[in-house]
Amino acid sequence: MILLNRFFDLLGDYNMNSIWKRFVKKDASSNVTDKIEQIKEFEVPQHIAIIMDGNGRWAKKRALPRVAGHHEGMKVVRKITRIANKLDVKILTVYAFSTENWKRPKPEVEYLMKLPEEFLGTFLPELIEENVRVEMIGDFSSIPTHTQRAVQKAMDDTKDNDGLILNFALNYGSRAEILNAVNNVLKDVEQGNVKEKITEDIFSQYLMTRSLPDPDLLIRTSGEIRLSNFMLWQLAYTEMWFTDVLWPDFNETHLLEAIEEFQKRSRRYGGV
Ligand code: V0D
Repeated sequence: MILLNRFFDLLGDYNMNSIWKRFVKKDASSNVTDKIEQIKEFEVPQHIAIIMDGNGRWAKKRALPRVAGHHEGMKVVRKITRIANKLDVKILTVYAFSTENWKRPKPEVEYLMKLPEEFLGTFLPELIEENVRVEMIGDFSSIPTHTQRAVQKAMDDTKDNDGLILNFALNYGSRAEILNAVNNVLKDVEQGNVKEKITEDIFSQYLMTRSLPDPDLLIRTSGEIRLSNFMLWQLAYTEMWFTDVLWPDFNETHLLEAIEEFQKRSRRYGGV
């Protein structure tokens, strides 16, 4: 009798853990939670950089104005930040606006320049709550003052946070960044502040990414397979993952897929 009870106990456990999971569809969020735990057993990229492409195309497919795609893309930034934080990623760099993007129609540029305010108006309290530090790379001085104010406030309000760094590349271009670094090196040499030969480590300190480690993983959405003047120096050894998924359709599962692929690749830095 005791043996029979034990048998049914075990059957009960089996029911709970296995049969339930196999025949009753688990909700998507618990699958994601399982996957996060699975991924955290291996090396998680410290620094992930993302070129968030395909917002315009996403809108066009739906006969919506391009700005609707940008707005949807903004919400995805929040979603991906949240999961990157859960994964213990240290830095998430997102390419929000390139120096080339000024060539777009004026109303679109004006709309884009309002997105930081809207994003932070909605999400800054959450970012603070989650210990996220907001940072920015790019030419800060030539974006509209209302945009500057919003971004500056976010950086100030989160400066003491020591969790995930959410680093916005805004009005950023890599060649300009490198040239600016070269000119500052020249200035420091002329003024006698630098006397030694310039090494990679010294030069890195002149880039906008300064103290940040180089990205371990670059993601570009929307099927384009190029760097488009993004972090050319910093991406020298970075693993790259390209997907046809448009940025507004990018979700947790895609990020986890990219990280799994990263974990599969052997990273040999050109060695044996
Ligand atoms: C449009 C997809 C968040 C890419 C994402 C000014 C293009 C949505 C920000 C943002 C943009 C920037 C700084 C900050 C807080 C939020 C953002 C721009 C575009 C260009 F401190 N999304 N986002 N900025 N898009």
